[in-house]
Amino acid sequence: MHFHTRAAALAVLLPLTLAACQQERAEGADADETAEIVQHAPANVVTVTGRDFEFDAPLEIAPGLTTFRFMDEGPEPHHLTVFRLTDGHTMDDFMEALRDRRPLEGIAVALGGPNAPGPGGEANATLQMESGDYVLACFIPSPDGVPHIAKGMVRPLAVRGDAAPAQEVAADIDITFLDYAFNMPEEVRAGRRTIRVHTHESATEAHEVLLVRLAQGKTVEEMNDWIHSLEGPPPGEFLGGVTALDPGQSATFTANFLPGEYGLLCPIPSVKDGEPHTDKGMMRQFTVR
Ligand SMILES: [Cu+2]
Repeated sequence: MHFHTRAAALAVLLPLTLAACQQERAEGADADETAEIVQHAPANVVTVTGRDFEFDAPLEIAPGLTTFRFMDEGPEPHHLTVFRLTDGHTMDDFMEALRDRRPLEGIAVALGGPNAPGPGGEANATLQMESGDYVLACFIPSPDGVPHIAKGMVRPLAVRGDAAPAQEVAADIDITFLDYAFNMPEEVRAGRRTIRVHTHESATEAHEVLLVRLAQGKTVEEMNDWIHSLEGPPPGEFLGGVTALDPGQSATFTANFLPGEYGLLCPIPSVKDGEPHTDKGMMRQFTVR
């Protein structure tokens, strides 16, 4: 995942002020959903708040299965990407590599995290956290094109303690990220669902998923066009998903599906040619019944 190319593509996500989103969420409809997340996954729960331009998060947590609850307090849209530092590297090494536009291979592994819920919204992702040193970052850029990580939305996280046994989250839906496609079941039933996402070992770059509920009569292509043009109201609502996941990595998230049309998008620009993965096939519409 290259900093500059990713930033370029994520620039298009910026004006997701998502008025519609905010209205729905202002009613506090998520209180019950949160209780259910905890019930579903016997995970540690870590709450992270993002706002212009900082994260509120603990500096140290225990190892084990961890549900990150991410609240976007806005006003700009934010997300949370969790990186594990490898081979004794530090957050300074990580930032230096990004500044120099060097690949993060050998420095950090992208483990995903809650993707953008839109300002005022909440998203979640559950990851297996081992002891070690981590970096939390938001790559979404401001209207000036500068990604939030360069404005202060980066924070170290230490995971310390006795190794916890690996736990599997029971998932209802499996989505595999390939170069360049989403593999998923044909049928998705309405209800609160746990989705396991996995970047296949054969993938040559990191992928992400943004889950959107499409407005009546709108298509995922229209949503992708809107992301690039930002003209008029968005043709749907952003429901989180999972941020960049390196090949071989997996994570789960939960979402509440109502009957209707939904879309998956991976707008990460390719490290090969800068073209967004959506244009290479990582865009998919499906019906929830
Ligand atoms: Cu992708």
